[in-house]
Amino acid sequence: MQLPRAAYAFQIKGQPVSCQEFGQGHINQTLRMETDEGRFYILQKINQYVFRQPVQLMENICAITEYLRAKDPDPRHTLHFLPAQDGHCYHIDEDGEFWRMYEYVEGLSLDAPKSEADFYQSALAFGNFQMLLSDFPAATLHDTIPEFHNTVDRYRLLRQSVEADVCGRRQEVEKELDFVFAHEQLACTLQRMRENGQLPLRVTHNDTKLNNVLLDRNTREHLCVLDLDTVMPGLSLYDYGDSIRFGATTSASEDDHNLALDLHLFEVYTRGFLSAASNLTQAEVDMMPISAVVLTVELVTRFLKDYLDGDRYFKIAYPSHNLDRARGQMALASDMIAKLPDMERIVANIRAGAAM
Ligand code: ADP
Ligand code: GN1
Ligand code: MG
Repeated sequence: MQLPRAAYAFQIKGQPVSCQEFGQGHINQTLRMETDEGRFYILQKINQYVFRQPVQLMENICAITEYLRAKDPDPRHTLHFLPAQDGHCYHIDEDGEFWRMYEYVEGLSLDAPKSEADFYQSALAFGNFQMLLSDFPAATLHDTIPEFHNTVDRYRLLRQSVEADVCGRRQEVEKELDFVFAHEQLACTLQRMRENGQLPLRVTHNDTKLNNVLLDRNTREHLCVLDLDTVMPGLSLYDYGDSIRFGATTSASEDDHNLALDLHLFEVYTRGFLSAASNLTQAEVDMMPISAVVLTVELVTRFLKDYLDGDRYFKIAYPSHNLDRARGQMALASDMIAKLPDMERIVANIRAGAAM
């Protein structure tokens, strides 16, 4: 594809010669760019419908990456942003679009685990990420998406969209709406506990899909945590629950209407996360199984809202994509609810150090 003018706005080595769309992210436009010296960079256009304060967002990310780099200077372990010609870590183009450039890290970003070892590595990556940031001054971070995992607020927003029904799609989603409203209390558990101070506030990633981690192609060990746009104060269970939702499933596609929980992968990830995030409280550990359900139902509300709103938030590949995504996540949530006792047994066994 044609190079955007923003490609020339950053202090990189050599001259940009080509670029192509890269990765499977649902939010930003991500391009992999090559230079005349054969180097690669990632050039990203930030989605300003999703991120309303991109300058604040970049302040967060720069502070976090600097902090992480001070603890671990390996350039493949932390994202590195390149300054624009004017010294800022972003560039605003003539259309008001917001761009950033960072070093391309050679590695594997998987849309589904190829083996349980890969999934275990992703658990170490996210657990370790949280540990490294456990003493980061959380109060200095901006909320890049206010109330991001506040499910009480997610339900409020969904109700608004149902009421407005701007695209006349409401009658298509009656079954899905019945489902999410039937599980509202369960889905609001973590938020209530957060409000009551029963779960500690930490600096969390908040978007822990498997493809937001890079693995080394040769050793298959975790290299680098990506997609830092949503790093904010949050609950460790947002990170844990979302990873289970995305990766511990029976299908490689988030949109599969028969999506179900894979209990073996659940166990693998839980082992990895608990071994890396060794500071979790008993209350956090107890809520691990429920957190997987909460994050999944939450995403059903988000996909449904976006479908009702006319697909403004998530990138879609075809018109009913958000509806398909909502249905896939709904199937997964139902299966998780049925398997809650199994998940609880697995977590208890790991905690007790029992060989399984
Ligand atoms: P989105 O917010 O849209 O998900 P991401 O920041 O996650 O955007 O980027 C999309 C994808 O691009 C990632 O899932 C990953 O596969 C790839 N990617 C992003 N940054 C890098 C990087 N520095 N090096 C290699 N691949 C990257
Ligand atoms: C988005 O950006 P990406 O593709 O890694 C979304 C997550 C959702 C996920 C569902 C900022 O993640 O919250 O869980 O899609 N990110 C944002 O696939 O909304
Ligand atoms: Mg991503």
